[in-house]
Amino acid sequence: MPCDDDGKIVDTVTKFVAEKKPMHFNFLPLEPQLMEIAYWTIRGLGAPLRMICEHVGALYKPVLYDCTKIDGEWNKDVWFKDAKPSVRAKNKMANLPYIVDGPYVICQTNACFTYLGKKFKLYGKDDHEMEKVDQCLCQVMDLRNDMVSVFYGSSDNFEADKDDLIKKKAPKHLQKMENWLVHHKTVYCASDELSVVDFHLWELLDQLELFVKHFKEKSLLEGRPQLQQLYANIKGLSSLKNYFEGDLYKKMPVNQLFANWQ
Ligand SMILES: N[C@@H](CCC(=O)N[C@@H](CS)C(=O)NCC(=O)O)C(=O)O
Repeated sequence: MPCDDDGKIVDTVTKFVAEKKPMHFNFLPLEPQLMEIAYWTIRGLGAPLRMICEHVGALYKPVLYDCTKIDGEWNKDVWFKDAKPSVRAKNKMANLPYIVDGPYVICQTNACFTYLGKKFKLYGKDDHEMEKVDQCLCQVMDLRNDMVSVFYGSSDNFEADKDDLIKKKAPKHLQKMENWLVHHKTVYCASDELSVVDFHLWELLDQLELFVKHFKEKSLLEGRPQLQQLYANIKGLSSLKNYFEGDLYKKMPVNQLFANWQ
């Protein structure tokens, strides 16, 4: 057991809970430095990571890999051939998105959210809230996976898959999130304060809003007042005004140009 200077046993966990201090790790760089948030030149999984950096005013650079059409074929060499080997030299799990922060290279989207959450204190204020962030990150990723399987799925089945997403799959996920917010009586996923998962949830809500509008279906926020509130609050954040008015949001497609819907 850890002891203090007088040899008295210190229960660090209880102390943390009593003081309601988040257990942020100490390995993060102390000096502000330029972080890289890397992804394809689309919103996809990159957008919510960029939004978090914009929200906290982080010193960061969006690194964007362009998938281009060469001789009628979609070409991803700019990542797979030119850049991935050097990222893999630093992290064997090299993938998109990734974050570079000084000596650290972090891959896997949820790990990237966790990293930014801990770094910028957007990861709940105690263990209980952190568990809520973790659960919601996984639940939101489930929704995302159902969405991309339609966006990038077989174009032959798109009509049926699209209807299934709008009428069944997305409402099921969204209702879970609505029920979660009602049950916990919180504005956001972990509390009445923002945490990293709210940005991912917002991005998917926004993508779904655009998707249903495109196909002249009704908003999936209808009848879900908690989600409506969360969506409106984040859209109205003054910290994100420049982001919403800038190219990262306005010009960037949600999906790759070869997807069933961009
Ligand atoms: N489980 C991974 C999946 C990452 C993934 O599938 N990335 C796609 C874009 S959404 C990609 O193109 N990765 C590039 C690669 O495989 O190197 C995560 O959550 O980050």
